[in-house]
Amino acid sequence: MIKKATSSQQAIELEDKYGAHNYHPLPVVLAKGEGPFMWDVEGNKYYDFLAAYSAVNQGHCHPKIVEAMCEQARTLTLTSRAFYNDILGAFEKYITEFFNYDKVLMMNSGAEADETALKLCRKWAYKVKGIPENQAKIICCDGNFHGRTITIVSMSSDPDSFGGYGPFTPGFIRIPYNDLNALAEALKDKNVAGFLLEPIQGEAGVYVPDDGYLKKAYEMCKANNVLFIADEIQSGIARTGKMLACDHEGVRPDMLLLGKALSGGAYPVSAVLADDEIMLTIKPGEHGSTYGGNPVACKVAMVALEVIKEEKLVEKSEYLGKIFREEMRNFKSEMIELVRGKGLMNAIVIRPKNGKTAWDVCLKMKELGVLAKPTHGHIIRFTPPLVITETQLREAIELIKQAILSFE
Ligand code: IF1
Repeated sequence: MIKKATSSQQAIELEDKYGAHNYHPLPVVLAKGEGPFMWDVEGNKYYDFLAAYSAVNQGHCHPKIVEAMCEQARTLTLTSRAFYNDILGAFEKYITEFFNYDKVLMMNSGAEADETALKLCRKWAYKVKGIPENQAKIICCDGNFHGRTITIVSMSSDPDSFGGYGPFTPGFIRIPYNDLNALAEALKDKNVAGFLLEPIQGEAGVYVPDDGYLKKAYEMCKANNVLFIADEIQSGIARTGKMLACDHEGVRPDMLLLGKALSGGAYPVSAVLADDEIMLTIKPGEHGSTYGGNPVACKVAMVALEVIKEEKLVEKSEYLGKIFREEMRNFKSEMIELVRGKGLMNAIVIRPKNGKTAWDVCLKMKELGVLAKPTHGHIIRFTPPLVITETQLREAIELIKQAILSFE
């Protein structure tokens, strides 16, 4: 039986001594989560304004999701795809009807969904579009984040993501995000098979493209017989005030990538949805994963999606997001350069003051009971669980303002 850490300090020391140093966490050690809240080892309570990078949209330890996970875990956890089981097909029907696609391919992590989409795109290129074998190219964007595998970081423009991991996978054309002229130029290459993008760039600091960008980019792809591949792993599942960020512009991606909140933070589940022309290019034995589409994953994901609808989290995200941006835009502080986002996917660009940075603001917020973390040094992402109430949101906003004012 693993003995849990009995103090935050002990937990940090254990991780430092026995764990890889591939993260630099905020100095807080969580021990319990419920709804929009987490508690540290010492019992201090926090508003969670990261929601595990938008994986906990339904709130921590949602009772319906946890119950479904436990019930399935006591029944049948894993068969592998060597055999059928009584859950996968039922879930595949549920999720393809939920998002209106012919088929789904279930994986585990978001990166695996992106890798699967890249493989499907290449298969489609050779078997349907007729691009010469091994010549397919996929357009991606500066500032992208699609995961951490070597092929995915081969697309990255961030040295922290790709540095020291060469040689890189060929076949990618990277263009500036939110730049239709650059896309038009890249589409002139007849070996282009797909355009992979985040409808709102998360890691880049909640970079919302101009109105109309997604729609126009989609149309340009269709005009050139190129697949529009939307990575909604962070922006999807009610996070931006619509079920999918693409819904803000009425765009139906040729391939839809989901992860994170697909399981409400309870279990690694990801999915690629597409119609038959794309999905059936992969034949038996040509792709897979031990845990992909396992019974627990499917049961958890089904309930996680039901919760989104039952608790009207799309509408809540839209309504509460407007309150957050209005409050923070009306709050006058030299440290706030700009506030941007959609729904409850927001970020504040911090202007350093007296040597104090976004990191210092996050440390102060922690002291006051709000947890968030900077990205790219000066941008703080604010993505609370969508189950937060208006009263709770307003209370947290006051604490965020207090934290910033403490440096004025
Ligand atoms: C880390 C970032 C966010 C994602 C999109 C695919 C994936 C992610 C749009 C891969 C994952 C996570 C990964 C995590 C921190 C977090 C993150 F800071 F890394 F970039 F959210 F912005 N597509 N994002 O955002 O999904 O394989 O992780 O399940 O690696 O530090 P995954």
